[in-house]
Amino acid sequence: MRKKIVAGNWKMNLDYNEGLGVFSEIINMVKDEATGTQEVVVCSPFIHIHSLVQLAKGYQKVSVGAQNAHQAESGAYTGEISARMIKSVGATYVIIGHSERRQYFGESNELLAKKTDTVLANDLHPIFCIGETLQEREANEHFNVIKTQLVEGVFHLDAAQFSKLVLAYEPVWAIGTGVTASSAQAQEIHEFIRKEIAAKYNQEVADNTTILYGGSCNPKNAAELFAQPDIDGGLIGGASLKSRDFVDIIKTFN
Ligand code: 3PY
Repeated sequence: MRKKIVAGNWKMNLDYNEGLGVFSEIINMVKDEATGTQEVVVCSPFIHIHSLVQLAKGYQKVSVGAQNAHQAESGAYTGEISARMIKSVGATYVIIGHSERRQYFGESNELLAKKTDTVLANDLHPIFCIGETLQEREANEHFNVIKTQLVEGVFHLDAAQFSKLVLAYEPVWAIGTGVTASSAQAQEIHEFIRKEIAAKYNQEVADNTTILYGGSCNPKNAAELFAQPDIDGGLIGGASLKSRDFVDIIKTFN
């Protein structure tokens, strides 16, 4: 059956020493505890990844990820980081298509499809983000938007490649706003996503796909969100910067 994952997205926060400190605290708090979360992932800035991977050695449950990767394998792209580089320092996940990348860096579904291919070709797991804006929800376009993001972003993959992917539903109106989708709103979309996966591939692939909820998820609302049948964990922004809050979310699966 599908994996339950709690993943932190640190975004552009925490300098190197702060990051190592928060990560060490997280490891110390989760290492000896049997929680229902099968995998804890921290997606840090690139600078931190190598050291976090070293700290995580020996803790099977804890993995490290990046927040972006370039679509090309290598080349003259000043300032960019490739999937191969990310792989070479021991990360296992890469967030692709976070709404902040779509919004501030103009990343289209077409570009994100290429990034997904490159990440998979380097034996990394994409955490592929989808979600509608407030205007799209108010115009009752949210199901269409989500479907288009799936079709154009990841449905070109064959079933074997698709099974390496984690999806994250992040309504844009709930990101960094303190507003969370209600558990019913989130479940409705997660169920829709799973049905679309079943229609494209088959029921087994759909049942095995981990779909995370993201968007102002915190220790207070995580339990209700994670109790929904199609929500398999969270992609956590602000609350992942504080080890206590992040671990409280991880323990929600108990
Ligand atoms: C948030 O919780 O705000 C996020 O963007 C998580 O990725």
